[in-house]
Amino acid sequence: MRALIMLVAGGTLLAACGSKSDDVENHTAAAQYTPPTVTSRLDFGGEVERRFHRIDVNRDDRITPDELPDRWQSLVKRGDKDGDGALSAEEWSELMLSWFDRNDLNGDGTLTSEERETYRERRQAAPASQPDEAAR
Ligand SMILES: [Ca+2]
Ligand SMILES: [Ca+2]
Repeated sequence: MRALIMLVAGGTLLAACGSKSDDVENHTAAAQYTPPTVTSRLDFGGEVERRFHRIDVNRDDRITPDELPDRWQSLVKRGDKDGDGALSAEEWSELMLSWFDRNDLNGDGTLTSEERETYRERRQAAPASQPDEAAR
């Protein structure tokens, strides 16, 4: 089962990478990570790490704004804790896992597509109360 989830997650990630079309439903960068199934926090963390290295095109272990698509630019500002203008692997993971935890509404360490949907609806209902808007 776990292998299957990994497989699905990997496939979704590949699909997300292959397609440049703007998915208007996915407002956050991290939304691209999650398959329409159940994702464990552990699996998600693994994906986050792989994604970091994929985005870090020049392999300097930092994600700089020029390595991100335009609509993800605000991620750098939001996650750059040490203010060096880039995201370290640590800063990136923190950012992505905090997104995961916000979506994991019942806090059981797994994320269902239902929780993601609920989270998205809540954000759209009260955008002002959500300072974590990422890539609008
Ligand atoms: Ca880089
Ligand atoms: Ca930084």
